[in-house]
Amino acid sequence: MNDLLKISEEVQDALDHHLPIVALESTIISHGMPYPKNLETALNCEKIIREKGAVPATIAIIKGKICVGLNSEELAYLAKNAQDVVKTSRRDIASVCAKGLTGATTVSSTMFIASLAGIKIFATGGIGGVHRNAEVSMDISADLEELAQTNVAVICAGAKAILDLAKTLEYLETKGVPVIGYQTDTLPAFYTRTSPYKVDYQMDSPKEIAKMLKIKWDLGLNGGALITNPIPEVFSLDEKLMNKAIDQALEEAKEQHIGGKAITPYLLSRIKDLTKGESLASNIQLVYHNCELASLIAKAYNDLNEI
Ligand code: PSU
Ligand code: MN
Repeated sequence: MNDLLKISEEVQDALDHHLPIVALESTIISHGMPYPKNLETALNCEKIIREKGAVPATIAIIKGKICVGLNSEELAYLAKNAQDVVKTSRRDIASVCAKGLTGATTVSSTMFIASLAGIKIFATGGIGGVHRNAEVSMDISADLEELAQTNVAVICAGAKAILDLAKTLEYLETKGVPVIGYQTDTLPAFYTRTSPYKVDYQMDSPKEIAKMLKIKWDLGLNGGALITNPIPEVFSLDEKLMNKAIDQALEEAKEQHIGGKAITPYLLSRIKDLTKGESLASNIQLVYHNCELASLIAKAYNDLNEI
């Protein structure tokens, strides 16, 4: 195991000294955003987390090694060479390692690896979920099963309307995953602050969220939690405009028979083009916002465990 898992010096030091740590995924870098904005975003996420008093741990598989904490060359490689980087969810981890490949981790594999390293808090943009038309395609993201079993809290801006939000919430309920709204009682839908759906509980402080997480895991209620953080008002996008872009992207994906693991990256990229880049700018800002909240939760969670 030791020669498979490579923890950076900074992250190892944080683990040794019980400092707050925030995990970050890398699929968002390689397959979620275009270069060079992806690299800029990845570096800024780490900067924001440090400014908020936590330690960032970006996760990826580099040449077959599971890396927790990346250096700037590794981040740049992931950002520039998407075509050579495998989108790695839970099922891909062992094969990518065995073949010595480089893989960008999704929410599912990032959660798994964070947990392996002893990290409990993870910030990202949006999670995968139950796709629209899943009753026919059976396309349900591995992110949901990971949330069902791995003890990591995922701070996100809700799920995108490319998914079936109602079915995604039902799935999370079945699997016993708490869905918390940070200072809201409504499920945010990524680009917009609201959706027609309610979260299970509204929580208004990082401390309250940390307390819930500690109680959950102390009780042995295994699995993750979804902490949804609405995009800041100034960066939120018009719902009608977004839905139009999403519907068109879905239609095009269908015409081109795009499916499997390629569908989410395809939709993200088409939506960006159809909104002339506006969705990308919002996407970046909501990720920063989630990094801030995740840092505060990581600190509050640490404080509880120091007592
Ligand atoms: N949603 C986004 N941006 C992303 C992803 C989802 O708004 O970058 C990525 C995440 O890494 C997520 C993955 O875990 O896509 C889900 O892919 P799939 O739908 O194939 O499970
Ligand atoms: Mn899928």
